[in-house]
Amino acid sequence: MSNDKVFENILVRKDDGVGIVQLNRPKALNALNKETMGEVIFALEMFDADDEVGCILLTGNERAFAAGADIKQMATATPVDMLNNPFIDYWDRLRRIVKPVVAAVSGYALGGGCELAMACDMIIASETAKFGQPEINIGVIPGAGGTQRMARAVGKALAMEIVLNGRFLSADEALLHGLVNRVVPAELYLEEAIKFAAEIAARAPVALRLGKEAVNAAYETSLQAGLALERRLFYMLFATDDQREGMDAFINKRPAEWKGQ
Ligand code: DAK
Repeated sequence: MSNDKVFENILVRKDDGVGIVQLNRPKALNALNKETMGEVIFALEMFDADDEVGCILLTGNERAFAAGADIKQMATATPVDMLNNPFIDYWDRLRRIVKPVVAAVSGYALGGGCELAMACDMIIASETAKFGQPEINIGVIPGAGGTQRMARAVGKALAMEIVLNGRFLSADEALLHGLVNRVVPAELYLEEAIKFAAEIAARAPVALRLGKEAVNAAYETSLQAGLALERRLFYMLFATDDQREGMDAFINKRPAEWKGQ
């Protein structure tokens, strides 16, 4: 996959082992039209395959992470248009990214924007962040996981209010209800999120990948099946050089040097 691709709706860069994907349609509050989503997925997959990247960060700008799918592009769609739209495939591919993905959210994360943040593994929120699923105001409901992920994150009662009455959650409410990992000062949100992602990026790559797989399985399986999966993944790590390295480094009181092998 080429790293020379020219993007029109996003900016990409690497910093300290973190692959950064920044939505860049500020005039439309980063509304996710299909071109933008296509570029986001391309960039995520590009960083997923890049050995220099240990963790991926997805962000927007100060005013908006993303204000949703592009309503202007969706307004006249038929069900068949929606079915044939590559947009759906993009959301499925997002779930197949194996490296940890952190969302850094400032301002609006609404509709598809909130769903995009929730599809990431962790969320760092600026004090200004506002999370919501206001699709009810335009006569529809969330279509990219909002009803499911919001209910799992904040519980049924609040999820119902968010989906049925378009209620927004402030950053502090999102923290209180477990939707985000931490709330940071507005002027530092990106810096703090990069620091957070860089710490993760510096960890043993195969263990990161399997740890993400195991936690995600908690949402898909019974406890018994999840515990069995966890045990198999745990055993598998004893076939890696990084397990030997990590334990030897601990015993010899030196920093570990991960190989991702
Ligand atoms: N789409 C298109 N343009 C948008 C937009 C959006 N979602 N949100 C904002 N914009 C545009 C506005 O039209 C305006 O453009 P101009 O009029 O200047 O050309 C510009 O961004 C600035 O917005 P405002 O003038 O409205 O700014 P305000 O500060 O007054 O208001 C706001 C900010 C965020 C409260 C407001 O813009 C707003 O309510 N936006 C819409 C939020 C919304 O309803 N979002 C949900 C959309 S539905 C699926 C995948 C995804 C989805 C569904 C299915 N599948 C895979 C099946 C997702 C659906 C959705 O997200």
